[in-house]
This record gives sequence, structure tokens and C-alpha cells, in this order.
Amino acid sequence: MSVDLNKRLSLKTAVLGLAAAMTMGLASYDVMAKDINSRIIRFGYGLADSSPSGHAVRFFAEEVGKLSDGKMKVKTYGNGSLGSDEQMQNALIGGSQELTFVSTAPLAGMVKGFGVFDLPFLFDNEKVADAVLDGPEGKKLLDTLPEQGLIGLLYWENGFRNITNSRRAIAKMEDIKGIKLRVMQNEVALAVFNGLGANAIPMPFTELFTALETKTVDGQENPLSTIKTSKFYEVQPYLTISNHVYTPFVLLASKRWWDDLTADEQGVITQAAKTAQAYQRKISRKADSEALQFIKDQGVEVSRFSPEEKEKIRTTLQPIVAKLRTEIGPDTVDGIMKAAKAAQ
Ligand code: TK8
Repeated sequence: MSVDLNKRLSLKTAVLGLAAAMTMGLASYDVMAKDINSRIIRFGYGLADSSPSGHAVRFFAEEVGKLSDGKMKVKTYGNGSLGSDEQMQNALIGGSQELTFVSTAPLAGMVKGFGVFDLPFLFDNEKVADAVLDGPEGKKLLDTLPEQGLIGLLYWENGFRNITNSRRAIAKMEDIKGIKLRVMQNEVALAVFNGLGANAIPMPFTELFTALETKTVDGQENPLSTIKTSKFYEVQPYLTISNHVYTPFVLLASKRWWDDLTADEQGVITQAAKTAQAYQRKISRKADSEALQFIKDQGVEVSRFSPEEKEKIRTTLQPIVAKLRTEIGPDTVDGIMKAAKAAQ
């Protein structure tokens, strides 16, 4: 083979190579140009694998895979198998776990402001919740997390909470009296339910099913989809549609880990979190609306707080809410309430 022919052949290879790169499309070409390393990412969460949020975590994992050309692998651990919300928060701070979503309630142990979401009847509907959380007031709270060793990526949805118990139908405020009710672990939830006459017992979600089954507690409150997928209906014959609180989830990353990522890797996580947020909210709402029929079909007796009953609860709790406002932080409480009003 002459030298000339060799040159021509290598030129041809180069042209073919370029054409191939162009037909591969912009997306994958971009990924190849990006500064992305192979990484294993542990994503733990408390809810059941079958919960809508469990589906969303797997959707998120796929997105991360796609955006990183398979280099960043998210391993998912549901059912509280890596620990309770609080334990996972701490694991993220320590750097032994990378991602989780937790309810805002246990975050209030670190940043008091997150306790605002445990005040009753703060949001009228999901549209208001989205607007407040995705707006400047929601962001202000997320911005407090880095100094705690956490990155608050954005909000997902836990949802509107409803009460279940094994003692009796709760249709009126007075019916709550004396019920041993498990609440999420913070001062606000505790004060609110004790204020309504319950015997409120803070406890991590991971211990809840057993506590209900053994009657260590009589009842609990969570969104309908959780009452379904965590099988609470098996040991809780009474359900009250109360929608007393809307709990957001915060998608959290370990700051230690985050600071070690390249800008492109952070971009992959941020983008996937955002895409998964829309998906998570959509399927969470669908699951919640379908869960009620399922729960009824299991023989659970369903009651509902009337608007008058809700008003009574509001009035009863007024002095307690006023006190909690000071404890949570008046700026946070007023800011969130103002934003909720504006979003109505
Ligand atoms: C799941 C919890 C749970 C929450 C609770 O880890 O504790 O009752 O509603 O969903 O965050």
C-alpha cells in the first residue's frame, strides 16, 4: 500500500467518524462532552416500594441514567430499609448516603421554620401548595439547609393527611379526645394534636405499622395513598377524611457528596429532580384519589370532617397556633400564609 493511499484512507475514516458523531444526535454528543464520572448513588426513602413516590424514585433513577449516559447509577432503597427520615438525614450529613426524600416535619428538628407545614389548614389545595413551595417562600426554607450539611433540591409531594384509628369513628373534634395518636416528630404536630385532646405520641414512620398492630398507639394520620400502600387499613378500621395538613417532601442530597460532584454531574441530578417532580406530583395525586375506594372496599368505615367541624378546630387551635407562630418564626409563618393567600 502506498503512503498516498494510507493518507486517503485515514481521511475517509475521519470523515465517516464525524458523520457518525453527527447522526448520534446532539443529546448523546453532549453527554460525551460532559465531565461525568462513574458513580453509585444511594437513594433511600421511608415509604413502600409500591407507593407513588417509590415509582417516582425509580423514574428519577432512570432519568439520571439517561442524562449521564449510564455513568451515574442510582440504587434505590425503599420501605425505610436505610432507616427513618431522621436517620437518613443524618446519614446524608455524614456522607454515608447520597439522596433521600423526607417529610418536612423531621427537618424542623434542625430548622424550626419547616414546622410551619404542620400547622393545620395552611393550604386549601395542591395548586396552592405547589405555588408556595416552588415560589420564593419555599426556596427560602431550602436555602437554610446547606449550613446543616444538606442540599434541598426541591419539593416533592407527601400530601394531604387524614386520620385513621382502631378505637372509634372520628367525625367530630370531640371524638379525638383520648385517642393515642402517633404524630410526626416535631413540637408543632405534638402541640396541635394535644390541643385537640389527643394523646399525641411522636414516633418515626418506620415503627408505625407495628405500633398500630400491637395497639401501642390507636391511630395515625397520613395521605390516603400511604394508608393504602403501607397497609394501615389492615389494622385501622376507621378513617376520617380531615385533610388537616399538607406535608411536603424535600428531595435532599448530602452536601459532602454534592460538593464533590462536577458541575455537569450536579446538572444531571438537578435536571432529573425537576423532571421527576412533575411526574411524582402527578402520580401521587392520581394514587391518592384512587386510594379512597380501595380503602372503603377493605371494609374501613369512612367519616368526614364537615366545614363547620373544621371551623371549630381552627377556632380551638387559634391560641396554640399563635404561640407556635412565635416558636416557628413569625417571618416564616406570615410569609408562607401570605403566599398561600396570594396563590388562592
Ligand atoms: C416517610 C415519612 C411519612 C410521613 C410520616 O418516610 O412520617 O408519617 O408522612 O411519609 O416521611
